[in-house]
Amino acid sequence: MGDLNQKTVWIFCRVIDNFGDAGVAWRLAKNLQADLSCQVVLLIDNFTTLNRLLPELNPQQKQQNIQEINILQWEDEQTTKASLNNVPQPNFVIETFACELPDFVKEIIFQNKALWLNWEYLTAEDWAEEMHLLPSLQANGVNKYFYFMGFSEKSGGLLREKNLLPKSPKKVSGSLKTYIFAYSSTSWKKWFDCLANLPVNMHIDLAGNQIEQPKHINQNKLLFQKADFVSQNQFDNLLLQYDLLLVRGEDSFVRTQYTGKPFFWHIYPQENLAHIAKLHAFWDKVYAYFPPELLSAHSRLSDELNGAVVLTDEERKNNFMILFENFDKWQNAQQQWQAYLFRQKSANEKLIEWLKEQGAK
Ligand code: TRH
Repeated sequence: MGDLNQKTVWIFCRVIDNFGDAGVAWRLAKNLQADLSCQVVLLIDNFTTLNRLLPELNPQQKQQNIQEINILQWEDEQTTKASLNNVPQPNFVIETFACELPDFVKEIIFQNKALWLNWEYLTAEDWAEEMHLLPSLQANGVNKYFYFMGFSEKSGGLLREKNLLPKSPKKVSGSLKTYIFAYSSTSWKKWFDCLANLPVNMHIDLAGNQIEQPKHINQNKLLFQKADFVSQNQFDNLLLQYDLLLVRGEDSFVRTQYTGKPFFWHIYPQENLAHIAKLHAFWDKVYAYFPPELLSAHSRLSDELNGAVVLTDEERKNNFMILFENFDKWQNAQQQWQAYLFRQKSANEKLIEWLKEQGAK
């Protein structure tokens, strides 16, 4: 396969909703470019969403080079074909989240004998480890491989920049600085009412537009503010300013784990509570580092936030009190998890190793 830095990767992304599709595709593009110094071409159908994460992007211009990545608007077949004529042919093609490639791209893959990967949603479930990098023969006669990121050695790992280093959280002083970037849910009102009645002062910054700032709460106890949306490059530093993080989705959830801070995960909700198995598979891994009393308090609240149970007011209050009274231990557990993640190879490293192996075959 020759030098990987002479190669070209095409990454395709369709934005379904929110920021996660664009967020993961952009982070993947940046990491491959940084680690391989190869040509990365990102085709994305929604420049407005990518622009929120990447303010340098001009939403009106259909083709531009930013941070050494060639970004193209993925449009109708004819326009996309024309813009792809201006970039080198691919050695690797990554379709993110089964975004289904146009037939002419499949033909290009076939002609170029390009390696073809589907980049899957992140899950800690065992089946994903089993499926990681399995091939599936497609109608164009080419194998498509399924890349499953994950949290164990056996999985595809997590995207992580080479220069990212683990930081230790500071001891909390004064109000508990809390960041919430989550989905709308009936739990929030109950949680804010509960927190307002605990002997803990909180300064809560609300990001995104899905959670209303409660009007009825005593602002001396819980001080609410809107958090500005920052670029993806600044997002890690933003998270580091807080003591407690309540985050959603996929990429924000991973970045939160790198901070080593106490957190809750508001998982992307699916029909028939299908997300609960995914939620539990993740926390089962992290709870290995939690002392038993914290484990039980955290898991009850996490289940309530994600719609698996409804707690009584008393139970909710008691569980929060256990977490707050043992905040150092909670921090410590998350730091151990952070260290575990940093000991592993990143998804970008693992992907590059695999690409090299494929070349050797
Ligand atoms: O926005 P999300 O909820 O996105 C997704 C999508 O809904 C997707 O369809 C779903 O499958 C997935 O969740 C699980 O959450 P996520 O994945 O965390 O993406 C948010 C991105 O926005 C992430 O890259 C971080 C970035 N971000 C910033 O750069 N600055 C900010 O200020 C904020 C709040 C987020």
